[in-house]
Amino acid sequence: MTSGGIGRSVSTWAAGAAALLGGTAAWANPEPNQLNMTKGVSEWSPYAMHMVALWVCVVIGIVVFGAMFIAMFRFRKSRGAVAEKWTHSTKLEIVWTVIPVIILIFLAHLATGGLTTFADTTGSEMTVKVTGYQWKWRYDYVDYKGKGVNRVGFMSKLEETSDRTRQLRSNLDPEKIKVDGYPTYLLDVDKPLVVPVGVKIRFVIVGGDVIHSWWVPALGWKMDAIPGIANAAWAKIKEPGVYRGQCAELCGQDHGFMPIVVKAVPQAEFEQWLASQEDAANVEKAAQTAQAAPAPAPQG
Ligand SMILES: [Cu+2]
Repeated sequence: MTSGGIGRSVSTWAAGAAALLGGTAAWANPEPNQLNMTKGVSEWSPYAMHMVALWVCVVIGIVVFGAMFIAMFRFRKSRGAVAEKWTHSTKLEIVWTVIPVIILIFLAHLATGGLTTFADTTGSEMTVKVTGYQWKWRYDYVDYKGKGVNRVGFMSKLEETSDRTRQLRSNLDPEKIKVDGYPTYLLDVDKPLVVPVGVKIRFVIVGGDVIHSWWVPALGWKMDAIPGIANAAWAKIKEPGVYRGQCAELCGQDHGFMPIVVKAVPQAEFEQWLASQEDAANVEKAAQTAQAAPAPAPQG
């Protein structure tokens, strides 16, 4: 069975489980006091696997602690309980060895299927190179639908209001920083990474100085950005929206101040945006060439 199949077969069950855990909201961005993992907005998500593992653990916990408390209270000395004298039961040994082995094989099967799908970036229609720096991110658009992208790349760093507010004795109120009612203190950037929905995007992730980690919970994964190693991951975002994340690897003094914002837009809108970025890059390049060219020799 493919992990997609597993995802589908357990997703109905997981949805019910999620309802039990408190709310069926399709969480995209982390919410205050959120306990559970976000469901994610990408085609691949570890959420279903996570819910299965969680409920396996809950059931085992109830059975083990239940048996322990029944033994402690019902069979206590003050009630006249007398200890059994036997010391070994081969039948019992077999039962409590085989059952955990079956559970572990089942969980390993789910996890392996999920991870192989996650690691498979083939069939991507777009590549974005992500570089982590102390303390900002750089995004370079490499290709889109089989065509190389011409010089589109930029730095993305903490937006100004958060940056001013975070300074010592700024006397500014972090709670006032919001975008569409969502608190964005230390969670907003000057230039977001713009991507299309419905397109399998390969992210090639590297570190420009030290180890960082690119993490957007709504995409369902985080990936280390290591100098000298190109890690890859993919996402195929299902719904347009703004998805926020943070650096997830302690990378120095301002580790907490290098958020990530992914803005997913419909494909047509993305293509327009990409074309305008390419045009701007071309104009800039032409201006630079004109400046660098030697002055024309005087005529006659
Ligand atoms: Cu970092």
